[in-house]
Amino acid sequence: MTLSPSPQLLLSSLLLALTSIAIFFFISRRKNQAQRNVLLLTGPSDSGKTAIFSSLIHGHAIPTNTSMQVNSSFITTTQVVDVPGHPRLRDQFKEFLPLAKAVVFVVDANTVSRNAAVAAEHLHSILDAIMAIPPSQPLPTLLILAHKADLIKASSISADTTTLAITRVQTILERELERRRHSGGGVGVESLGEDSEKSSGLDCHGPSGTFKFDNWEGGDVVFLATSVKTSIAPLTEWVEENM
Ligand SMILES: Nc1nc2c(ncn2[C@@H]2O[C@H](COP(=O)(O)OP(=O)(O)OP(=O)(O)O)[C@@H](O)[C@H]2O)c(=O)[nH]1
Ligand SMILES: *[C@@H]1O[C@H](CO)[C@@H](O)[C@H](O)[C@H]1NC(C)=O
Ligand SMILES: *[C@@H]1O[C@H](CO)[C@@H](O)[C@H](O)[C@H]1NC(C)=O
Ligand SMILES: [Mg+2]
Repeated sequence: MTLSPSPQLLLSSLLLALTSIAIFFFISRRKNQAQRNVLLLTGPSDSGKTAIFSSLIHGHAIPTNTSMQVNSSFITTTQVVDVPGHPRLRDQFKEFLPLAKAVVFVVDANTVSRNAAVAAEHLHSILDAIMAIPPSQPLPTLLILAHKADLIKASSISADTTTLAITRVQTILERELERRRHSGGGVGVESLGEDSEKSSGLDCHGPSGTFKFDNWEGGDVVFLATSVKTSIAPLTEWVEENM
């Protein structure tokens, strides 16, 4: 004996499914607008994201290997999300961007000159994604961490390691992003078709004409120097004051 469903049953199932979908989107939309409580950790592989993640969650860094999946946990109401730097996985940051209060881009301040091209390519895709956020939504703050500051050797008596780490990371990234701006990048192609105007993600205002984070049009950029060996206080203080 076969039970063939009646048209009424099919119709009511369909209605139920559609209602569920509508409710789901309603709730997730509200969530996007109401609580942007995500601190999104991004950046190249080996820069120290998972070390920072466990320092924030457990109060100390635990031994890590390169991450192969996104991990997330809460400090009070802030959800910290650790996105692997692996090229095949790093784009998963986009899933969390609508909920992000801050996008943290972690850079190893000691190896940044060697890894400048990779770091800038990665950062460029994040700048593109932030610039693509609809104007109706608030922009996340971009926190660029000059990380592993404990390994920086202050060569001159006047400079402290914090300033040195930040200056180094900022200068190198700005130079490399400026280079990408001129070469036309390879990033941002996915935005074609939406409208024909391709957003570079690197748009700046101001007279200089070169890429400067201070003049970037995608929102606030804050530089902090951190280390899990000495102190991540600059980051935790920012979170306490802003989230
Ligand atoms: N000296 C020093 N080493 C650090 C610091 N933070 C992280 N490290 C080391 O850097 C290495 C990489 O750290 P991870 O946190 O695993 O790097 P990651 O950014 O999560 O890398 P992926 O998961 O591959 O994206 C580890 O050996 C850490 O012990 C720091 O502040 N100072
Ligand atoms: C990292 O990988 C090595 C070699 O595969 C392994 O011996 C070690 O236990 C791993 N460490 C962690 C923390 O997963
Ligand atoms: C994810 O984070 C939690 C909290 O720090 C930790 O206990 C767990 O081992 C992590 N999982 C993975 C797969 O790294
Ligand atoms: Mg990791």
